[in-house]
Amino acid sequence: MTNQEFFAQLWDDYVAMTPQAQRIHDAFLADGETIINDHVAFRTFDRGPIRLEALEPHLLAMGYTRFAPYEFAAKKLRAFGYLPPSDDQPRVFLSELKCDELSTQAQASIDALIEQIAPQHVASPEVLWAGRLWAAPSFETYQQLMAESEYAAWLSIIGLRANHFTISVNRFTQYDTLEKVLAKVEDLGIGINDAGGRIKGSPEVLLEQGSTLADRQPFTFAGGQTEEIPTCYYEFAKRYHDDDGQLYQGFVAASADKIFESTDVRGERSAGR
Ligand code: OOG
Ligand code: NI
Repeated sequence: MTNQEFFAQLWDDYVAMTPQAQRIHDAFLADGETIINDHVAFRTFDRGPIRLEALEPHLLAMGYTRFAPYEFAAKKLRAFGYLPPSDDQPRVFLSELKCDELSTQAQASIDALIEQIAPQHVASPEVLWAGRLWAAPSFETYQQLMAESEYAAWLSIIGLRANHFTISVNRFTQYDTLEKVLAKVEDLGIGINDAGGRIKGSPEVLLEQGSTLADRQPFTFAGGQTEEIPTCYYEFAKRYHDDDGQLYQGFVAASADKIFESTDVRGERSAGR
């Protein structure tokens, strides 16, 4: 599988979960813009065959290199940024939940999911859009995880797939600022994550970012209860050059901390939807 095929399949899985992304993508294309991905992001548990260290070899085999580590103490997450083998390919942001920092009850719930993973499912890069590698948890388990970690609850029902794609605003001509991009997205009737402000970061930190509020889909929990849950979101990023004229390649932890909240059900409420 070429990297191009990898990202094409990752995109197909993502838009099936996130129809808003296809709409946004098509709307910018219709306005004559070229869409290049700044980065894609994945979430995982730091347990068993899907921990970051076990997934990373798939990225390295595609020619990606580890760039910088990030820590999110309050959210109990760690992450790495990865650089692509060529600059027409997206960077990758891969985070994992530090399960040891959750209650023993939550850890037991997560381990019960991890135990169901068949090792052959993690051997190929397709694992990165395999979705849930375990049976649907109960709504009670989901809520129990939600009380401790929105990330854990999300991951327990969504599984492994692109959590978001990110449009490179640098490649846009007409919509050349984050504000213009976000206004266009809102014109399509799609909500913006305003945790930490609509635009996170600044030219001073060499990265500006904004994102939608995650799409929603009905999900059937174990036992048959169906609830509407947040799926995945779309992000927009504009990078700046440093004093040496180099385009910034990293992420910004303070901004990322708020971008994570794009899948937060509470975010939906504060945005008045
Ligand atoms: C990742 C959030 C961080 C960024 O660009 O800073 C991020 C996530 O929601 O899993 O994507
Ligand atoms: Ni991102």
